[in-house]
Amino acid sequence: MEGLRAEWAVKAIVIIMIGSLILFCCVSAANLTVGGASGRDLKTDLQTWTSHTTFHVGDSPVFNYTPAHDVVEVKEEDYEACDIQHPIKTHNDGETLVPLNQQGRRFFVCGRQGHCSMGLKLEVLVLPKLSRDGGGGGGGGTPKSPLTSSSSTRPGLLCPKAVLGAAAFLIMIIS
Ligand SMILES: [Cu+2]
Repeated sequence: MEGLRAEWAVKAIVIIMIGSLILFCCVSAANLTVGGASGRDLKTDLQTWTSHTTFHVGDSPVFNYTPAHDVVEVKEEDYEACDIQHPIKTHNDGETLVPLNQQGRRFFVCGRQGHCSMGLKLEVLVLPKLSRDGGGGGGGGTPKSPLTSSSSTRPGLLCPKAVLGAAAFLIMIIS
């Protein structure tokens, strides 16, 4: 009897820990899927794609794309010209997470023939780090930039891998 109880206590603690981990993961940094839930495709969201997006240091835009596409980070002049002869970095794994570690502007295009000129290109403006300590405390703090709302955390896009892993782990320990 005692043993059974202890076992449940451990399970409860683990569940709480995982729960807070997921929560932390979701609010601490925004991993925003570029192009929205539909991902990145020529047929979908072309309009949203040809755009300028605002992020903050610590955010990580996620590019989801089919093998018909890739993601090439380029310099500004190459971005304007859709020139991928001098890539900074090329990604083609279908799900590319790009951590934004410093302020500034970064430029991404699709490297496949004609796609960039058709609009698969994205300029990312990286703003200073946001303090997302979203808890207790109460008011005050530094005033947030008016741009904040445009790229603030979106619960719908929370780190799917973490959630999936946690769910699998939960099932494992509960059963
Ligand atoms: Cu493409």
